[in-house]
Amino acid sequence: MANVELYYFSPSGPCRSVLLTAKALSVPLELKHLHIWNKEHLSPEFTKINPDQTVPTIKDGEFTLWESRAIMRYLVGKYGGEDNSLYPRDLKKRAEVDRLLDYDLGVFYRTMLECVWLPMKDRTEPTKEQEEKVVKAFTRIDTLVKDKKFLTGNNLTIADFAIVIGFAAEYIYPGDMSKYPNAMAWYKRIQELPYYKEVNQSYYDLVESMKKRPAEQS
Ligand SMILES: N[C@@H](CCC(=O)N[C@@H](CS)C(=O)NCC(=O)O)C(=O)O
Repeated sequence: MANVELYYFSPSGPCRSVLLTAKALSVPLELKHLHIWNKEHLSPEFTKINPDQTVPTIKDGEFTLWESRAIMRYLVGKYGGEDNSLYPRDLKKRAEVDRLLDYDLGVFYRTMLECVWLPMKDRTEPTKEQEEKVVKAFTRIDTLVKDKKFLTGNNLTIADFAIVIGFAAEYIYPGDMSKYPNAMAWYKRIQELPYYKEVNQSYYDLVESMKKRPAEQS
């Protein structure tokens, strides 16, 4: 099997959800790191591959794909065998995974990005409205995993891989995460996956370095 090329930026959330999926499926990757802060994704070479100039992007032979959730679905479909519980064939089970992927794209990831990550990065206080959005999003996850191991049931799916990336904003969130015990237990379960740390370390390292930066660099 030829390696799938993955253009990525290691701390990027969407890139890490694709990496988690590839690891879970043991898909061999040829990693092509693009430092987006140095604008490497704006090069003419990469723009030819992905005119939207975003990572993650994969090349599987002649086939090119971007948008992390589409990539995750594709990798399971192509490399996951007949019926892989990461993205089940059963119409209703699959619809639940799709619903959560859509919720993540439209609401959850955006909430964590805009209401937790950006205030930390810009060293601004989140507004009351932003704070309410975060509480609502964490509460949503807490309710979802109340009686289950993972977001849609007892099997891990790509919805867990997408949502855990935004959930990792808890690392910088100044609020009280003990209010979400079910969600924290779910998060711990995913962190215990043998490949979680390797894939996500760059994010935690980035956060640590941002916390230490002098005020004028914010
Ligand atoms: N919805 C896209 C988002 C991709 C995205 O915006 N990636 C960021 C890195 S986290 C990026 O490439 N930013 C570069 C830019 O927008 O210029 C996905 O899930 O793949």
